[in-house]
Amino acid sequence: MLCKKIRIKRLIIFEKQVKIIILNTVRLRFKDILNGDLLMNRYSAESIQVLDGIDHVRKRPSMYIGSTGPEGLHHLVYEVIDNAIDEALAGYCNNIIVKIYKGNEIEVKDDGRGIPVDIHAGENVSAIEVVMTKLNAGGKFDNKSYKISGGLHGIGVSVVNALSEWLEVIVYRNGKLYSQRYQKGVPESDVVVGGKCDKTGTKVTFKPDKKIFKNINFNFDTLSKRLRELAFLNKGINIEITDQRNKQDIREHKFKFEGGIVSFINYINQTKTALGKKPIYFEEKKDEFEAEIAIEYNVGYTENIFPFVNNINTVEGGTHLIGFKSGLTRTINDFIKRSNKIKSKLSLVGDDVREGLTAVISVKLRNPQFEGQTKAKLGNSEVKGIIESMVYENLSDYFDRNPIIAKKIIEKCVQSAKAREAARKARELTRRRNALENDSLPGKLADCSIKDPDKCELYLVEGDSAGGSAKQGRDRSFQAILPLWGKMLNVEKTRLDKVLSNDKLQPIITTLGTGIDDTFNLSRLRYSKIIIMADADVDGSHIRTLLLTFFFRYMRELIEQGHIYIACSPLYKISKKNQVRYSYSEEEKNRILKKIGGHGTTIQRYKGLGEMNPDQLWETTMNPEKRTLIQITSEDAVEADEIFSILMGDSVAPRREFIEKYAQYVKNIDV
Ligand code: 28G
Repeated sequence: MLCKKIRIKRLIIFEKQVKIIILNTVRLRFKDILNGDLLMNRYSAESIQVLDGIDHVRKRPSMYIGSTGPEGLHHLVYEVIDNAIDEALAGYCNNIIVKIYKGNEIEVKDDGRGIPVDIHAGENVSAIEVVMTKLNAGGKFDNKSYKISGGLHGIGVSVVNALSEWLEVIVYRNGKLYSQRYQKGVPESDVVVGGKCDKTGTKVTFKPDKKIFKNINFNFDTLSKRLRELAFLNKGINIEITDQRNKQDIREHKFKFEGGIVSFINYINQTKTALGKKPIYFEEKKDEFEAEIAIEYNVGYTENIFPFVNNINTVEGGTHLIGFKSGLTRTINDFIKRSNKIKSKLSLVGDDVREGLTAVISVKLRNPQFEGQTKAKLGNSEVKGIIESMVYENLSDYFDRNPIIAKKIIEKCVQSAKAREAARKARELTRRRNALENDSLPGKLADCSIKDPDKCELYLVEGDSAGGSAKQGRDRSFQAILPLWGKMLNVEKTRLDKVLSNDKLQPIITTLGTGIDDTFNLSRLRYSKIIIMADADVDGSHIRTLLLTFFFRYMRELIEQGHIYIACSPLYKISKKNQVRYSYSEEEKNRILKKIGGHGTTIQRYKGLGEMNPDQLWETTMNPEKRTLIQITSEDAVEADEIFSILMGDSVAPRREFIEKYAQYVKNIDV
């Protein structure tokens, strides 16, 4: 009787297994079945679900980790670390140590309680195996429900396991050591109980599967940056990362911030001149909900708000951000009304109270609803009101207790309202002027004949003679030239009204056609490539940086959508007999000389674009078939802002430091 029953079960399982074997996922299990492991009831309905799950993860990895490119690859590490962070948030773990080994094997170790090892009721396997193999989606052993850290994909470590060539977990618990190894997510055996130990914790080591990822090379800086962010967002946790792949060049970073997001603000604002002595901070904890806010105003004009939910940077904003913004506006307008010292006829709007504001908002809640295009927007409606009143109460209280700094902040906000009024008038003036002239495009623009933006390019050329050569050398059907003249403005130190009336920037704004700042509209862009062409020297570099800063601050979408490019012009012309070659770097020059020999060769060094005749400029820098363009992108707002602030901001020391540190890199960009 018993035998018969099992046979039927086996048949069903056999089908499932065959399917998996065809996909080359689990050879091992097939053998196990033949070995009669089935009789020991290792394969319950649950474990078939597990295998089906793994199967699906490996077939459609992007559904779980977003992509199989570098982002998805690094996501594996974040997922494992998130579990350790959760253990820290539960109050049991202080240290998280990450190591990158040769072959891009990653080890993450924490000193928490260790994953429970007891046999999971109803599953007949150790809790370790459940955590490491069972998918999150639905079901009664929903690994997700206890998770705080993470969320964008919130996939769980079983997905990491399924996408790894192998993974090993070691748990230190009950004075013993428990371990289990997996191949492509499938256990090699049951949990093995090993020798004695006196600590507790969890260690996970894995190697991403080359069959899944195009490239399994981890970027130390990418990982380190995320770990630093996590250390800011979770105060007091010690997080370390070591890169041991190259024995000659072992890199190590350690992060621990007792100040949490206050330290984060200090870090972001390190190059800026703050209005107060230290950031304003407040927090609120209620049952399963926690919110922390840190803010600081600086003398600049840019708004920098970083909202996080469960340690995820919610770049699309959401209810926490909306609550913060309305709370801030209400607090400041209210304070002005209550105050008898500050008088303002203008009612302040949101933009006024956020000029020069740096803020970090970090909320942690149990059931975050992530919405939006990239699932990076908080949807939970209850959060808006909570944050709004939290800001109102705490900030009003802060202003009352710190009247001097309060006055400074409020005066800055009133000042910005006045500037907004001035900008509005300036814009009106521009609009009226444009309406009066038939041809509102700048006179110096040599436009192209094709009108389809997708096919058109705009060269922004510094220098009159280079501008002339570019106009003659171009393909006028699709290449437009705008020579730049006038004094360039450092937008990092100015407000919108000045930007709008600046004689160097204004022609650019009208030529592009998109409008600027809050009236920016990408669909009106007249050229799909905007190419900055300036000399390969210090002045050229300055112009490039100033233009990029301008685009970043006022037309950020252009950068985000990859419309901005830098043209690379050659440094040397190398001629021998009738042959002419161009080299774009010192290195290339040496290589060419080695190849063709130095005999009878003339080398001309270009000091600027102006030295090239139109044909040469076309040949080397503008001909789409031969030229090199550097596309400017900005993936990380914190980092991009940091770089622009350092390069353009108030403090000199960090700028020098940065340039020295990245001299190599900066040189490469400039060549
Ligand atoms: C080193 C790399 C990543 C982890 C723990 C600790 C516990 C745990 C992890 O429990 C199962 C499901 C919900 C409770 C919890 C230990 C409670 C008591 C834990 C990690 C059991 C998961 N003792 N540390 N999981 N929960 N570290 N580090 O993954 O009901 S995962």
